[in-house]
Amino acid sequence: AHYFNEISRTFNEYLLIPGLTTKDTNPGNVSLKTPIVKYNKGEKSAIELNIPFVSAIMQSVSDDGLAIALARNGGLSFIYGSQAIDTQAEMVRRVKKFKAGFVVSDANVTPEHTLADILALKKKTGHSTVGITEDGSPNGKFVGIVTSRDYRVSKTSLDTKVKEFMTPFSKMVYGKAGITLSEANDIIWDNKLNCLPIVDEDQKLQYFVFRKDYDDHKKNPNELLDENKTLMVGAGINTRDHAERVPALVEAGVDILCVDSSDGYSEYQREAIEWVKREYNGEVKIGGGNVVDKDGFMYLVEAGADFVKVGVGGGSICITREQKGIGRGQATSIIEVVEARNEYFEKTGIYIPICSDGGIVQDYHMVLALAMGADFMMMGRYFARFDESPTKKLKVGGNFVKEYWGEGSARARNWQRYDMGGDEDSNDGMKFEEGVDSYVPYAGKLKDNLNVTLAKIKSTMCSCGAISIPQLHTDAKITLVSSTSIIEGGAHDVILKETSNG
Ligand code: MZP
Repeated sequence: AHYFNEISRTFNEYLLIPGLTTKDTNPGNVSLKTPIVKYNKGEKSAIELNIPFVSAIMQSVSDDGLAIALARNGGLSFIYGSQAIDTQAEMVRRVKKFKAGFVVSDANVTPEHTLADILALKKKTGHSTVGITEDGSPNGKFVGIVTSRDYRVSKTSLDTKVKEFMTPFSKMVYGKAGITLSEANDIIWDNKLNCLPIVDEDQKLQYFVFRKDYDDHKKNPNELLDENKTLMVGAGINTRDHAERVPALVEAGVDILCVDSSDGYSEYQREAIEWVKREYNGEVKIGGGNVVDKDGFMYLVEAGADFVKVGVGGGSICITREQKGIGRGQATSIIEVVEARNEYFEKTGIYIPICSDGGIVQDYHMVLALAMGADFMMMGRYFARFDESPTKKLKVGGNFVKEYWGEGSARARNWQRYDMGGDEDSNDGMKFEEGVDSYVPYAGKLKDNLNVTLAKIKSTMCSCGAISIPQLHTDAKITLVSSTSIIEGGAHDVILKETSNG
């Protein structure tokens, strides 16, 4: 046997040492932009995310609802593959139909409604914009919109903004459905509008074309509307039915694929990645995984993977280590794979983004994963807690929880993810479970939680003296911690008041 010299360690065993924080190193200047597909030195990755988060390829996490919410906040979901091909493709299609910056409102609001009414309605429907029609019906004459923070309008200035928006629309400028974006641009520009309502032949409101950056009137709207892209979405595939599944997903408009496997260091995975690359002349982006060492990483890179996903056995619902004795501490896995990635980059000039998957418990673990060299991270438990995840919200023992089950649990029956080949007859069932069916504490809206997490990440990065992820990769100083120093890190030697227990 081969013995690794390093102990297999988790994120919890490390801390970050402060670097120099300059006046420029402040949270407002931190960019969390990150590449997710391979690129050549000096070039840009074809897909970048504004925040380094993707949601797990799991039934209890990534459906179209979560995918829309996460993409609108700068991340990306991989729609779960443990479902029929047509339903998965339909979820992808629904995300792609959702236009970033376009909001269709069917709210029954008239000009007589008060601002408070409209705000309450916005909250109830979750719409970032509410359209107002003369008679309150969706078919009624359009007179204005109320928009909110999502479009960079703070709550306090909402009243002013309503007036501002109402003024241009009192001119009743409409775009007709079917016009091109550049025609819409011209109308917006000529009429000095902030946004243009598009109506169909019956004057029914279809959607708005927004000047994204409407505060900056000096900018050319053509530039601003180039930005009006569809939301991005990924999808998980397996190595059994990829020849049928991938074409359906590509047809639905998927932006990126990922082979979903608990153990990606396999010939099946190599063949699936090679097949996708061959079939689409390298144009369809696909990540591979999961692996935990250099050998696995290099194998998938040579197969053509656009990114490599790292982690075995660290997921919160995962019992693979208990069931099979297979796995490795997430921090050690990342550290070794990043070393291999950096060597490969030095040698070839090709940068392979690394996704850290599982093992994130505290928000600072996210910064550790990035500091250790990961480019983005996949999370299941984190997202499962939010309103937007697909599972039921329940009250258990007086507390609200959401359901969260592993893909290796009997409930998900995702045998393809744990498939070791052979024995075709057993494919309709799993002989043993590698995941559990559980609850996670309900945490509310994705956006609210994400804002807190991102604030923490940015603040930690500033402590490290870094305002970008690449800078964090090179400049972070990381130390191992002893078990007694972990105790020192929490509140200790004080008598906590009940309220501070949370
Ligand atoms: P976490 O964010 O909940 O800690 O971990 C999510 C990750 O756990 C997923 O992205 C996936 O790699 C892994 N996973 C999903 N299902 C199982 C299982 O049933 C699992 N064992 O390990």
